[in-house]
Amino acid sequence: MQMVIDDSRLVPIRSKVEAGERLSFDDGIALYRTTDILALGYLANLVRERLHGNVAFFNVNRHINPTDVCVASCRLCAFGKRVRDPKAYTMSLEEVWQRAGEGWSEAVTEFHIVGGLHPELSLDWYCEMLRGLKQRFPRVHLKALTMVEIAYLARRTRIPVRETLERLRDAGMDSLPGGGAEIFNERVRRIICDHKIDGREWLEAARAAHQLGLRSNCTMLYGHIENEEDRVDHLIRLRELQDETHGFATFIPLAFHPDNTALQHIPKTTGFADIKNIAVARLMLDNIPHIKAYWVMMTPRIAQIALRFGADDIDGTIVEERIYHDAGATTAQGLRRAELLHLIRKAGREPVERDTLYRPVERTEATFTVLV
Ligand code: V47
Repeated sequence: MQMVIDDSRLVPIRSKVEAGERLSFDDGIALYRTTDILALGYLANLVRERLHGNVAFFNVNRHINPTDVCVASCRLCAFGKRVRDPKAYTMSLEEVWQRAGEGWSEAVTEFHIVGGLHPELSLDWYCEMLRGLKQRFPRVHLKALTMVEIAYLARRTRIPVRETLERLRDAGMDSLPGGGAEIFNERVRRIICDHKIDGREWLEAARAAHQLGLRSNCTMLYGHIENEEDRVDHLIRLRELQDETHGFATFIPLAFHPDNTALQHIPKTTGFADIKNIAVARLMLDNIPHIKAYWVMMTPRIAQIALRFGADDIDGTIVEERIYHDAGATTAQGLRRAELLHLIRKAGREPVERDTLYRPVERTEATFTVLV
């Protein structure tokens, strides 16, 4: 039985999707403009099930944010603090290592490590942090530092981006998270994060990482001042780099959270927009294997629905989330493994615990209860 498509602009897109053809810029715009969310979901789900069948991935991870000191003061952000702000914090190396071991007794397979652009922490400090984590938790994957942090460290230390990445990799960095991409369009970027590297530099850092054999994720921040053209342009720029490097594992659309930011007059995104961004991403990013419905940002309820609208991953246990909670997120700071299993099963999907590189994790009694 064929899906009934109410929006006639989606009919030629259906033919392309069914034939496995690449969608164009104009197709992307049509997908963003439609309100026929069921047709959009049908098409995205077709691609999602072609790639992953009925499986939905999650992982057991822990977020660590070593510092919230940041020289950038992006309007979009509620997390970063000035160096002299009495509320700012920077962990000592010992604190980072100790924090990594705290939390639930479910053995984590990944530390997700990001922070602000600290004007004093050296490349050696970051290398020492990674080495110390590897020493203490040799089986845990270190997904550390965004392209923005890498580019900032490289500029400050006057070491080329490639060499900065090499040193961090040699100290234990296994891959990079996808943050900091925001929206590549320069006009928008100047308003929401004018002190950050530009889109071209973000993509160059990702290219350098991929060329060194490091995989990374990628993101897009939506729901602020960007328009549909900016979003489609962003997705296509990611798709073009992926054609070249094949280094992106996962794309994560990130809904702007306005509370406590300089853009707090902007209304929060709607469930409709959140679902739509998942579906459009699945359809446009034909060469990026995974689309993540980040439950902290979407809420577990919407993330669960997203598993039927193009997403195949809902992220992990996280334990202690800060960036979204500083910007008004009302979700939990972490979820238990059993809660993630429940969400996925109730969506009629088959949960698969993965490591960062999407290899299935086999759990034995011992790996449920110890951390290393
Ligand atoms: O880089 C900051 C964004 C990112 C706000 O790679 C905001 O697996 C919304 O990148 N409202 C951090 N977004 C989160 C991130 C991420 C999350 C989960 C998984 C992965 C992954 C990556 O959050 C930042 C920025 O783009 N951000 N402030 C805000 N007020």
